[in-house]
Amino acid sequence: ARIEEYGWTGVNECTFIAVKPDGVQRKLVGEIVRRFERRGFKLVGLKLVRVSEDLLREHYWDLRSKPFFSGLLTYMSSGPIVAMVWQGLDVVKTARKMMGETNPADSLPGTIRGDFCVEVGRNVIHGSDSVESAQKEISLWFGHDELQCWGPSSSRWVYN
Ligand code: IDP
Ligand code: MG
Repeated sequence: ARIEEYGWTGVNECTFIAVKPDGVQRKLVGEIVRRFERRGFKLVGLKLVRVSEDLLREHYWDLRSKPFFSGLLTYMSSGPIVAMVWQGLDVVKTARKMMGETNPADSLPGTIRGDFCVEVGRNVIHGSDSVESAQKEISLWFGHDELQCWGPSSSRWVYN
């Protein structure tokens, strides 16, 4: 089945997660994937991509008037990114908790940003901030044929 047939609510909620260029360079991909897998979420899309500033401008459109906007586009286009879609109950909100705060200095130890980075301009991971943003971001970064719906045999051990 294609992902849109599964809907976007309950255990089928999806979020867009990206390991930013600094996270890839610092070899944090495995660690980050591991945390989402072990939490119980399901990977439905994953690719290593180098994206254009045009895509990034659309992705970060809400921040276009910020002073750091052009630096953000340069940072995000400076190397490959690991783009992912993760699925599960409350995955949007939970992923944000797992990531920590936007500024790593405000992120608690135990969160991804709280464990692996120090500066807001190099904060290693992106995660959608709402279900609505997730839908927009997933359709911006992934084609339908790049997303997989699959039923892991472990789901009855994660959900009751
Ligand atoms: P988020 O990534 O936690 O959702 P946003 O406010 O959406 O945070 O900002 C998007 C990204 O822009 C941040 O993750 C960070 O990489 C960058 N950014 C945000 N604020 C600053 C800043 O004050 N200086 C430099 N970069 C920033
Ligand atoms: Mg954001």
